[in-house]
Amino acid sequence: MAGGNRNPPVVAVGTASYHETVAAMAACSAHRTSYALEGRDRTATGDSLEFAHSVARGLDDSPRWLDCRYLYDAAGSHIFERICEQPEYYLTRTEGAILAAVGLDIALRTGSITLIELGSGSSIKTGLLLDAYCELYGNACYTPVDISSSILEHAREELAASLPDVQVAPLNSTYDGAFPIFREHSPAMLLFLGSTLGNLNEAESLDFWERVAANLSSGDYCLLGLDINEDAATIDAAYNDAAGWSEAFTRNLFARMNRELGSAIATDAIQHVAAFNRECSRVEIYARFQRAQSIYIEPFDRVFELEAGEQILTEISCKFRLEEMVPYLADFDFITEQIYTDSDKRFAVLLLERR
Ligand code: AVI
Repeated sequence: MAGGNRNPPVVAVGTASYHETVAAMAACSAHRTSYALEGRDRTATGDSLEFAHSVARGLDDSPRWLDCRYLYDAAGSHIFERICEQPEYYLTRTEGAILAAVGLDIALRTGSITLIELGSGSSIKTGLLLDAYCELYGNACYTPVDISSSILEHAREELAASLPDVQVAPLNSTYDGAFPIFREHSPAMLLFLGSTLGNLNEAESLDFWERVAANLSSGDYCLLGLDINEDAATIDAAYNDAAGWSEAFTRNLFARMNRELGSAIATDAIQHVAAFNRECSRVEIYARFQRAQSIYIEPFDRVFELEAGEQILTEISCKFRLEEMVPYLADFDFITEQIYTDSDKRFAVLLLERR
């Protein structure tokens, strides 16, 4: 154990700013039509063979699984944006409210630095933070990293219009391609928001933090957004929204297999099954096949036979305990300097300093 600050100060954000931020974010989303229509392709490898290999590996396994990275083709990314807007999906708006309320405090603590954001997407929430840096220092440097060039361009245009003092240097890349630039941009703060960490399994998380720690310089910062909700009812609701976007998200993965791998799956027979597993502190999302189904993988001319009622794991979404995360991050030489939460303790934003 590397030690570190085991009892960092926790700041709970009041609810007044929360409502203001919800309104501000709703106003922002009204300008997103072109991006939403175009959609976002986070994987965008254009490499169906890589997809086919991954699918075959998961379907060969027992129990069967699919890599959640492939949920985000253009259609899936559009659906995910809709999930974020649903009243049940508390993550996006709660994190936005926290950032709006504590942006200035964060900017004061870090000083004037470059912000690098992994999986930046529309950069809407980050705008709240960049605004604080501009207010304090007159300008800000921002490198959004995303696999989709179109979404980066759109975010750059939006920021140029709303925050002209932000110098935006986008990087069209996977996370892997971004690690080498951390050092060039030091002093920097890495943003990893939205509780995206929760979609990584234990081994992936370990690998991620080893790389982040190896590439950030001493004195650099990381701003980490984590879902810390413990209430099973609100968690279950967030992943089973009444409007049906969560189900559409799961089904789209199989529609993508039909489009790219010629899989011939009857997607209307797929039931979206998502429930909080308290013991593992994670939501597990499955596609349940209500009828027997043959899944064809055209590039390999292979067929997988599924029985009626069989389930495939499509995603996990871990929920975090701060008392476990602080020492976990200390093992990678990150000191938790400050923790910001909402008053309902559903979401936390951690300001970490690389030792
Ligand atoms: C991107 N990620 C943090 C989302 C989550 O909450 O785990 C993905 C998601 N899957 C279904 N709904 C949302």
